[in-house]
Amino acid sequence: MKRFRHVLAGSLGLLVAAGALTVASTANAATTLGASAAASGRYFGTAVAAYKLSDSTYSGILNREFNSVTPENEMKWDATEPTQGQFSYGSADQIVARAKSIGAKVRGHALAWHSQQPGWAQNLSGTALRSAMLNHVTQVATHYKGQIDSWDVVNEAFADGSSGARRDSNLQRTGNDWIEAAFRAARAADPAAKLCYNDYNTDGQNAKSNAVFAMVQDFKSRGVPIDCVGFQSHFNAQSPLPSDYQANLQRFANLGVDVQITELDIEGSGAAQATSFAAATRACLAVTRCNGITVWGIRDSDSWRASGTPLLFDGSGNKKAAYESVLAALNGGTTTPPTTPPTTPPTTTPPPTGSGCTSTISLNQWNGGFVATVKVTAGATALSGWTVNVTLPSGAAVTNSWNAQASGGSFSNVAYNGSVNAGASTEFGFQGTGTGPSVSSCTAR
Ligand code: 9MR
Repeated sequence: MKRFRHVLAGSLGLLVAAGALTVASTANAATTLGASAAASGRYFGTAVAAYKLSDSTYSGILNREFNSVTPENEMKWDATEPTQGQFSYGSADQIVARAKSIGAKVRGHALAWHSQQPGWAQNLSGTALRSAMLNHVTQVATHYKGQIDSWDVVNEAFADGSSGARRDSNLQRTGNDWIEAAFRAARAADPAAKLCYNDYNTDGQNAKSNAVFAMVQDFKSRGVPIDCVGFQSHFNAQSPLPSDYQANLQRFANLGVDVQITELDIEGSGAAQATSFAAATRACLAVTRCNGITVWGIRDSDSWRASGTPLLFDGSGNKKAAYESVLAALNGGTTTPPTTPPTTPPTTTPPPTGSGCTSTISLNQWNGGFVATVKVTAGATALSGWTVNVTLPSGAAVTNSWNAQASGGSFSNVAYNGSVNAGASTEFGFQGTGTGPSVSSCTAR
């Protein structure tokens, strides 16, 4: 039953992906994170705090951009069972209700974790703690039965560093089998939810991720119910996006589980931050079993580490360069990403009278980088191909492009957009570092 559900979801994903290709060739790019991710059968989510749902800027962005939500703290043990045996779901239910109203999935976070335990659980040990934990998993997963896309069943159970050992905790001291016991209880309570193991510092190949890998391999070989692995992906200068991120996601996927980027945030600003966000996004897109990406908050000011400005929207809710680069990456480099108004006026367009073509550039410039959208317009004669040359200011470089073949500052049509009727237009774009170009020339072929 479960297997069938996954196969079906896989073929739907293919159908959606085929649809997206058609859309891309007509240059109708999706213009929100969720819709763009959905074009390849994925989700784009965010952590949500229930008390912020009444903030109109926050809610506006949430409702517009995201098609998955993770309660940031509201489903944790201390929030849902503050007194043993008495469950409190108010704040988490509010988030689930919002998710439903905007058609978003819910990632449940987290059923069993050494941290954020209620005081009464911190004071338990042995079989009393084991049964309290299993009861907690059963009750919470039953309360949300049928409403959760993926559960972080167990969170952060491995030690940092080179030991490859389990993290010491009261739960670990109940016996090494506490993790599989939690997964079995979750499966029994909500058979439709995907069950994930979630951790940090496991984003590249290292001793910790190797230990998680061995556990997943063991679970698969013994039939312990596990469907996915979450990679939190909290990055900064000390812990940057690893160069083997995609390879690491892929090796887990090859074990027969889905992979998800569950708490993405990248400290920094401007082009460097935008580049890392785009690379993380592309890594997920390149792994068939990567279901989606969740960023750990909406605006920089919503982040658990706000001073590192690690998110896609600034404190006022404006889209950052990182937002634009993620959207462009989600649109597969084949569609037009900019959604903010150009910050410089387009260069003037000579009327398309004679044969040949004209080109105009719209620039979205930020400190250190830019996205350029170029419109190519045919003259009185239809085009069968075109090349646009731009003059890059010194220090500027093109880092990626879409709807065109790029070579330095020279861009030529790709197979599907070389033919342009007389007087008609097509668009391509590129992203770069430094100051974007404002001068271009078009040659017809
Ligand atoms: O973002 C969460 C913050 O509001 C809480 O105070 C904190 C308490 O532990 O947890 C933060 O979320 C964590 C997540 O639940 C698990 N992975 C690390 C996240 C960032 O600390």
